[in-house]
Amino acid sequence: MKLFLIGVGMAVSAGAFAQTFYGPTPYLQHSDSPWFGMAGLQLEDAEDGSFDIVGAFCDYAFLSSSFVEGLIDSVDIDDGILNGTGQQGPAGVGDAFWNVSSMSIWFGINNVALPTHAGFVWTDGDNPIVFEAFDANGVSLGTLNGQHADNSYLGGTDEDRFYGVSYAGGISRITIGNPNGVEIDHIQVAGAAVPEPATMVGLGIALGCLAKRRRPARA
Ligand SMILES: [Ca+2]
Ligand SMILES: [Ca+2]
Ligand SMILES: [Ca+2]
Ligand SMILES: [Ca+2]
Repeated sequence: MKLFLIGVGMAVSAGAFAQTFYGPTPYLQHSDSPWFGMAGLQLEDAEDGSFDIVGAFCDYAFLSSSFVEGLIDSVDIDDGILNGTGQQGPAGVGDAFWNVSSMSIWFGINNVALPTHAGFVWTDGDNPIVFEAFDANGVSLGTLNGQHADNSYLGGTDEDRFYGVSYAGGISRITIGNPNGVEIDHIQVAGAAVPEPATMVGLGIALGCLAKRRRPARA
């Protein structure tokens, strides 16, 4: 009986929210983000040399500044000027995050609420490119596919693209992959997910008859 009720809760959860994917869209500066100006938005541009989104973990292997200058692929504006590169401007040389083949960002670290909006900018790698997002239960919300790499690792920004997802039920992970190295920048996170109906129904079961009272209202 208990298993049956939990199953009902998950079915409600699956139909309760709708995910929206964003991208891949050209991105040279923060105002190119679909969420630019959103209240409470956190932006990590890697320029301070650490990943500081609250409640999140990024499995990058190196900062791009670990490489020789010509191989850094920051978002264009981070060197202080829109000029087709993130490496040569009045603010100096930009920075980004790098790993082999794929990179993920996990949310909900230290019990921080899962975000409802999460995305970043792919800045370098090879085709084909795949972005994927996951809900609070680790179930895939879907994928985006890209073919915009410029076949150069020398910091060009015309190829850079934003990938993101919004989902009111909460996003537990976003990931991007492509052959060889992959580089991302301008990670953006906003919103705090409400508890999923599946969790609320499960809580009702634990407390006794509460779930029975809620089910007709949710049907
Ligand atoms: Ca940067
Ligand atoms: Ca620039
Ligand atoms: Ca690039
Ligand atoms: Ca490139």
